[in-house]
Amino acid sequence: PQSFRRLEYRPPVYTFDQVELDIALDPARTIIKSRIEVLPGKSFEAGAPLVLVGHELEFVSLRINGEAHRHFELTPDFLTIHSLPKEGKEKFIVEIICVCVPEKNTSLMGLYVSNGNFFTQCESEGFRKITYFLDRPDVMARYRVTLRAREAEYPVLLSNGNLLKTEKLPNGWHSAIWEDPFPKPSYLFTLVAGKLECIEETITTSSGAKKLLQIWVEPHDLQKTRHAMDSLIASIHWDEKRFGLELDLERFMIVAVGDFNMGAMENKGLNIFNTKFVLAQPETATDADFANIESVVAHEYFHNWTGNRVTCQDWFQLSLKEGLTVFRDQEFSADQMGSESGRAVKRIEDVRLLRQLQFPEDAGPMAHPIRPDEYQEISNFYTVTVYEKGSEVVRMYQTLLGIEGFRKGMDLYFKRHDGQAVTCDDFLMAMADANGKDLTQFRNWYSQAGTPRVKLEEHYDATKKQYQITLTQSCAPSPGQPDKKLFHIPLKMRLITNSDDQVEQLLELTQASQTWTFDNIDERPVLSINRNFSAPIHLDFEQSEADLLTLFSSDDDPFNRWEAGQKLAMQMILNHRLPDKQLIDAYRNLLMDPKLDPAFKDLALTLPAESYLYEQCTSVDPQKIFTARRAFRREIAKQLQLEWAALYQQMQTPGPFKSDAVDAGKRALKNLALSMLLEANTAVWAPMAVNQYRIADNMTDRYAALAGLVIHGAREATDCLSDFYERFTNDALVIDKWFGLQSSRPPVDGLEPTLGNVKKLREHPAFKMNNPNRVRSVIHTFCSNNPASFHQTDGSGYEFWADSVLALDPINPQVAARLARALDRWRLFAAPYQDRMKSALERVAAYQTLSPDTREVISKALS
Ligand code: DPP
Ligand code: ZN
Repeated sequence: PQSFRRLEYRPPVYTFDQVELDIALDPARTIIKSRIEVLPGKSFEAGAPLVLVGHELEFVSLRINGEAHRHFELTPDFLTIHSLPKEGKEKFIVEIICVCVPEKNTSLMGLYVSNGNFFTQCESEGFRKITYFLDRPDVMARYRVTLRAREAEYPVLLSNGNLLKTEKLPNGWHSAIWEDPFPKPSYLFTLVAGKLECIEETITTSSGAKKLLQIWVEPHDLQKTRHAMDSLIASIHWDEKRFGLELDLERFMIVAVGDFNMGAMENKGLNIFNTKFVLAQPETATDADFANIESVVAHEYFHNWTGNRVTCQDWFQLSLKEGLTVFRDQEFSADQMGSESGRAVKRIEDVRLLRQLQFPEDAGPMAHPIRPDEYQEISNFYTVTVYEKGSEVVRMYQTLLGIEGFRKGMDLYFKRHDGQAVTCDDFLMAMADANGKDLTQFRNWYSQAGTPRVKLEEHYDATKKQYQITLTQSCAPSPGQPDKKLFHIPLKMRLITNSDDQVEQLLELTQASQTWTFDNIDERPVLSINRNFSAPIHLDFEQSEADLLTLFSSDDDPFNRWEAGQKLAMQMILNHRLPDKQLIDAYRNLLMDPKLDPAFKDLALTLPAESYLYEQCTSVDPQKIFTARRAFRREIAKQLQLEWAALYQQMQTPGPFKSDAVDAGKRALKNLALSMLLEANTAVWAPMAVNQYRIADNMTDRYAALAGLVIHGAREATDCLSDFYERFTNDALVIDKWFGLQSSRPPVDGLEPTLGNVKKLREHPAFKMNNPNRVRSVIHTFCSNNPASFHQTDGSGYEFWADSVLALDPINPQVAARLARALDRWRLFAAPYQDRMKSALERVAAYQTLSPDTREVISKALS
């Protein structure tokens, strides 16, 4: 298979100025006419051919400067044009006609049909499935797009930018002309056509300009768009205030689509969203859904500057826009929480996700730096590393430079690079230059994979009243990177003392080993370090249980307070211990503390995920970890049964439903209490859960009650599941929850293993292999989010995985390749799991016709 390498980047030989597209939409045969003004590019040499890429297209004709042109070669992926006028030295016009078949396109890349409407997805390399083009992000052109379609079936015609004109055409057709004033790379092109309706708002931005905002959905979903619109308006105002960035278009549109590979896409002025990240009403969406919608709307909107105005030179630089934009959406969401403790809750959630998903990736066969050096298929690199670790790297600039220093860096970045396609180095230099800070060593975060380890040793000398810590960094080898250079690691720390006289400091660990000495420390302090998770590292620090309990009950950094509790629980679970009296008392005090945020309590009493526990082991027995973790949880549930019952009452939110962070936090804690009560004694508490299920006026409470019944194997679960399906039959996103919940049920004594039910769900009439949301809710959930059911000694879960990857791959390679990642960490597992996983991987690898996407994942796993 072909590999692409970062260091082989060459600027384009030709570049494009004005692009005109005329697209006659027909599901069976869409005709695309392009007219492109071509100019010499940075790597131009006289006489060089113009090499365009195209994929799965039917070529019809080529003209140059208005004349038919015969000097070209056509291969499955390239249109190579020779004998250009004046050897290509001056501007010339290329006109191409080609055809594609949207209704047959199940990959959901390029132009496709979803529920009778047309949509496109072009990032990263989908535009080549629409027409022959220089489909690379460093070619930025102005687009003018004419869309034609039958008016009765496709009354709405949308593309990027501003609407110039609409027209009735003969035979029931109509057309619309759109013009995007901003030059853009082809991956930001989009079009939409179909039966859609919108809600709209007009707002005034900081310069006093009026802007039109629209959210387009299928008519029956109109009443579910308010939250997305509010989120969009909040995002626009936040970006003005925090970064001085204003919306640059007269009109900004969001369109929802039910078949979509990703969460959403930031096409210029016309964002396309998975319905999951647009549609919400309290009756159908949970608090988590509301929060996700807010953050995805913000993320895509923020891309308008970080991604679109300044874009990536090449796809190796993906984290330039994604890491930065995730950081921006995380900061936005934290601010939306409305309080300091809310900000901390958001930070804890983000770190939990990073450690559950990104740490395993960074230790596995697909480990790559946030700016990879090599890929076979770029769509495999839209990873938690590029996104979430990328965001942590951006956060470290802010930690090192301060909020104002970071803002200066951002300002300089836009001043230097607005309208350009640039690299991660350009971003780093803007940060460095704006602050006069040497960030040379900081670069290693971009070039090296793997989670660094920092070993910490402390020493207190009572006679000298001196406290010392020594930090030693290391990083295990990653694929292609046996030896690592030293990282520049910012660690926020504070000494917790009885006199409370120590302030927070920032340590910059840049050498292999460094020692810091603190004088005039009257008694042995308790160290709070890597506060707010200032660096994305593993910390090896054998802190005593007594110190961890002190931090868990009183650290003023809420992240580290939470972290101390996680560490205590993790150590005990891995040693097959149950929580001791001291820890139970600490849990009790925390739960009953009236000053603490309920959302924080919920997180503090939620145990580390199994996937994070695996990463602490050298040989994983998933059944043992599941059993130990579950026993630990049951003990907390039983020992604190009175407290859980009291909290269940105290956390009720009477009155009309509010989706704000305060009420959402109360619901989270109330529903944890319900789950704990079911854990303690399912039979006794199930009727209360059934009651909550029945009377709930919102999806958070209804779903939590149902999930509690299902997960704890309550008898009542079956009836409630049927009721849930009946109630929401017509709401695809809610039916996804119904599928997903059943696929996520862990093993329960006396019940059939979940796999049997998952196989039945796959045969259910509402299951659709070509709808990514449905596939994810059934198959990915089982293979990636239900470890104790998936990892069985007989390998049955792995066989199911292999069958599913092979069935999915011909339909949708991107979704299949994502599923293929579920066995990434196979080498970490004990016998017999490891061998059975390997056989399943080999069975998939033996399949000759695998897509390049899935092939890359499987072959890297086995290499
Ligand atoms: N749609 C993806 C995102 O916004 C890729 N750009 O992150
Ligand atoms: Zn993004």
